[in-house]
Amino acid sequence: MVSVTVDGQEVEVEEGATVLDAAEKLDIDIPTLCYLEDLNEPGSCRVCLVEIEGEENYQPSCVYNVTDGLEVRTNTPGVIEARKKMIELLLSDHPFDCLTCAANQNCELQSIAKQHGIRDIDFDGERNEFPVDDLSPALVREPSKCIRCRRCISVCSEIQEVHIYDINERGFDSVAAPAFNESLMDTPCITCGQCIMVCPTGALHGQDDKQKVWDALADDTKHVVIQTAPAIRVTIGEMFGMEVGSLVTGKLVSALKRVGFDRVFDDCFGADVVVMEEGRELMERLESGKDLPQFTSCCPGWVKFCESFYPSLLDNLSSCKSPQQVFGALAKTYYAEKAGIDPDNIFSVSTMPCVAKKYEAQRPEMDDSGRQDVDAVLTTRELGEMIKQIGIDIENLPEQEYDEPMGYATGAGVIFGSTGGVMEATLRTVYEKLTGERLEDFELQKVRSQDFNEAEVKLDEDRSINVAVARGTGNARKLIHRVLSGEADYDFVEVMACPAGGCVGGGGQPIYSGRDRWARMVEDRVARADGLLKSDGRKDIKVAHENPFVKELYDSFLEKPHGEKSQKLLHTSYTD
Ligand code: HC1
Ligand code: SF4
Repeated sequence: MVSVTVDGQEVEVEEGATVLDAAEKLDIDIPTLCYLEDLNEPGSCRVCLVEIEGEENYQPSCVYNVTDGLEVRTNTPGVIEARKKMIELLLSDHPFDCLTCAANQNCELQSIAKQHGIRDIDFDGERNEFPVDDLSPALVREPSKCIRCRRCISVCSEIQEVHIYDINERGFDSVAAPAFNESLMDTPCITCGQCIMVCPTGALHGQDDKQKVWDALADDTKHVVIQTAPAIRVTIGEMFGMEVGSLVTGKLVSALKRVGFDRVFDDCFGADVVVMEEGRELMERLESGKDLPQFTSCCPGWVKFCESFYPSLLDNLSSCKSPQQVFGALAKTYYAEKAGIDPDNIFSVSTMPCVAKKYEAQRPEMDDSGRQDVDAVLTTRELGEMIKQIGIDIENLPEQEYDEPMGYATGAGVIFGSTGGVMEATLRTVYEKLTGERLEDFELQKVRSQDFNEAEVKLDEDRSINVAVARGTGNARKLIHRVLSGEADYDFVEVMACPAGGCVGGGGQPIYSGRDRWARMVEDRVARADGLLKSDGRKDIKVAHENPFVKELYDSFLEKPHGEKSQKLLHTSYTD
């Protein structure tokens, strides 16, 4: 331990700690901008300057390591003026469109400028103007708003191991961007949106589909249906100041009815159907021994990752579409027929915790109903904004039930929304089909709590199913290398692209602000996943094959899982 004095107060900190750590221990708040706890290598913005006894220049506290006896001052007039100048320099090369910016009121540059009372900027020089890249159906890049904090580089390279960004050019022209400033569309970006979650400004944000949905709602010729992803029910409350992980299913349904949707359905019904299809596929593969392990395919970020980096595994991906797309194809066929509505007049919306779902809905093969199966995808953020726009506070609404016939889901469908859930939901059905007994006490909790984990499910004396789960594509790489090297021999593998617990930590979720935002998101996955487990616990039926509405779907329309009709409507193939 070493002893340091900050603003006259002495504190003991570990050797190797920074001045920022020492100040934090004393509850002295030094403002930071580029630094993100547990994620990036800071030191680029130099907003956290402090005065160090014996040093000629002010030093960035986030990278200055303490030594015994060090004396630091964080709040002298000189230090405060120096910080203001650093902020002014950043502002002098920043577009002033705050009122219409996607990050308005949730921008760390805006907040820090306000905190420092900046009204005028002394530097009136050249300003970089980079073109906006909005070609991706999921993400928008506005490089002129980049402050070169490197957070997107860290999350994309070190956590996701996709390596899309680096700092291009030098000095004044430098910017975090794909190589050769290509559009994200021309890179292997998997559209996971994790870079959006850490960007301190509006330089990275999701595509905005709210107006498309408002237009459909205003069109009397359209019958507008919405499906809600599992994770939305445990995160939309956060947009209204509710506690993290609050389960608000009934209030969410109420809010959507007030927004004006003609039918409010549950994507978890689609997840139950996926269990039937993907479970049947798994049983067929276990029987034939071909194309094992079977990998889940409901996460479009993971599918894109597999297509781009591991094309040799494409036959191992389940051919079943995701719950979003299964639901979309059924809404414009099964539901249209049952309700007597021309499918061309159905406008199908989904609300997802994810931006990759926007990309998935627009994949050209997602049109097996004869037209685009899902017309618009709203993230949790966009949905929260729409609800607020009509002056509703979700917390004060009464609870309402989903509509029939695609609104009832079992506990299996609900747990899809957090890591290990797709695996557990599928195994609940597969185990029962193969043994005639209920899968009790399947301990996937440990799988949920770790980055990547494995388990053995014993069917009887001679048979077992070896499973593994990974969250985040960086962890998926490690798992895949074990499979490809022959080190591991799995039958069934779940991958979710988002590292903070799968969909509950998706790139479309509410965005926090501040240097603990990444750490908070990782931590909050537990409360969000607990909300889904609570919902599972409240369900009378916990296995997909006992969902009466799913049974009715097969009896009256699809005939059988993985049969001819479901193969045409609900399955797909992948491209490298
Ligand atoms: Fe997901 Fe899924 S669980 S992918 O995480 O399989 O986004 O919530 O909707 O489609 O059901 C997301 C969540 C979601 C699909 C389901
Ligand atoms: Fe990287 Fe994901 Fe951002 Fe694409 S969306 S650039 S893969 S972090």
